[in-house]
Amino acid sequence: MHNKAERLKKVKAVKQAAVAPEIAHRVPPGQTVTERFPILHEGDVPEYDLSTWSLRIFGEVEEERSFSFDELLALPQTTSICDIHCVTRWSKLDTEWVGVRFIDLLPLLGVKPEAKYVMIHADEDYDTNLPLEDMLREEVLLAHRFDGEPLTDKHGWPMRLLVPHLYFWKSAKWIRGIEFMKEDRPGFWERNGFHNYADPFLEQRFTSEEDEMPEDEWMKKEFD
Ligand SMILES: Nc1nc2c(c(=O)[nH]1)N[C@H]1C(S)=C(S)[C@@H](COP(=O)(O)O)O[C@H]1N2
Ligand SMILES: [Mo]
Repeated sequence: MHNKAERLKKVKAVKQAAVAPEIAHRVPPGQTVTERFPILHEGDVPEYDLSTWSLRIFGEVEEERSFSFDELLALPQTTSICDIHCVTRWSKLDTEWVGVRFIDLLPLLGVKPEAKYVMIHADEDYDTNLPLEDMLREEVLLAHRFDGEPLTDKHGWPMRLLVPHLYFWKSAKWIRGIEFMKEDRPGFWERNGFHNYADPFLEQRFTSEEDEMPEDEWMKKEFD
């Protein structure tokens, strides 16, 4: 068992700063708004040669296939402006991303009707599971730009997932594959004490009920 969930549960929350009333409804319970952009991941930042990078589509599909970076760039590109919420208690409002909407990619994939869940596979050895239904939301992107620039290495270049309505660990960086599944299966954090679905407005942080996340956890991380 990975000890991150255990450690975070044990630490007491510190007192939270007040949120301006105009934005209060956008800030989930127990979150602090930051202008900064914390960098969080397990393992090293991967390096890629874009000419060999690919995104593999497999599982419950008529035919397995891969997309090159250029093939994804040739699809319609969409901008998503959204709020993001990390389980370590930071939220960042009005973030701007550009990429391919999952709903625009889906018709090209030949997904079988039995597929109800996806597993997003990412480097290094990271994965995270989501209901297929959640991927169909308008704002869900395979994103390659943030705030008017290409993604930085540390934020997931060349391609990351953006699923802003769930805690940010579901928004896998350095994605390499999308697996369509009949049955749900837990990903990396979901196997290690974190909630399977992860709705920030319901504070679905941990698998068990007694969730305590220190309010200053994110401040100890790297930022840009
Ligand atoms: N490939 C990969 N993606 C990942 C992670 C990871 O360890 N590996 N960490 C997740 C977690 S826990 C968070 S909070 C966000 C952080 O994204 P950021 O560093 O761009 O803020 O990435 C998510 N995506
Ligand atoms: Mo996270």
